[in-house]
Amino acid sequence: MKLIIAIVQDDDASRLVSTMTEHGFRVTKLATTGGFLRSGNTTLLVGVEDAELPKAMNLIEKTCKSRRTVTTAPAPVGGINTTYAPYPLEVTVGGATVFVLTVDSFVKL
Ligand code: 2BA
Repeated sequence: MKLIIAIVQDDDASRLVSTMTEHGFRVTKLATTGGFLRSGNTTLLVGVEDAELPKAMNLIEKTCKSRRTVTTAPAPVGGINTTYAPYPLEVTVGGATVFVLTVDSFVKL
């Protein structure tokens, strides 16, 4: 068995949960925050049998889109008395960041 940890954008999360459950996968949805942008994203936990892993990965890939977003990053300005001022930085986020872990044991008590 595998545990998929998929970090996706909030805009894709609801559709992905619906699609995964319609295809028989069990999903846990967590509200999370990206360390770089400091903005909300969604992390899904999906336990799957090994044979179902390609199907689950395919659904994630088809549902999650990459998007460009602008954030601000501090940049040094000035000479001797250097200070830091925010400047716009464009980054591409997603489609999905996916970790696949092998599950040692799966028990429902
Ligand atoms: P964030 O950390 O908020 O990162 C959002 C996007 O900002 C990233 O998109 C990437 O394009 C950019 N970015 C992140 N760190 C950067 C840096 N040091 N310099 C320049 N640009 C940077 P994604 O790579 O698609 O990541 C989306 C979200 O997935 C991340 O949100 C984070 O929550 C998670 N993530 C990505 N890689 C991870 C990893 N190795 N471990 C844990 N979480 C990860």
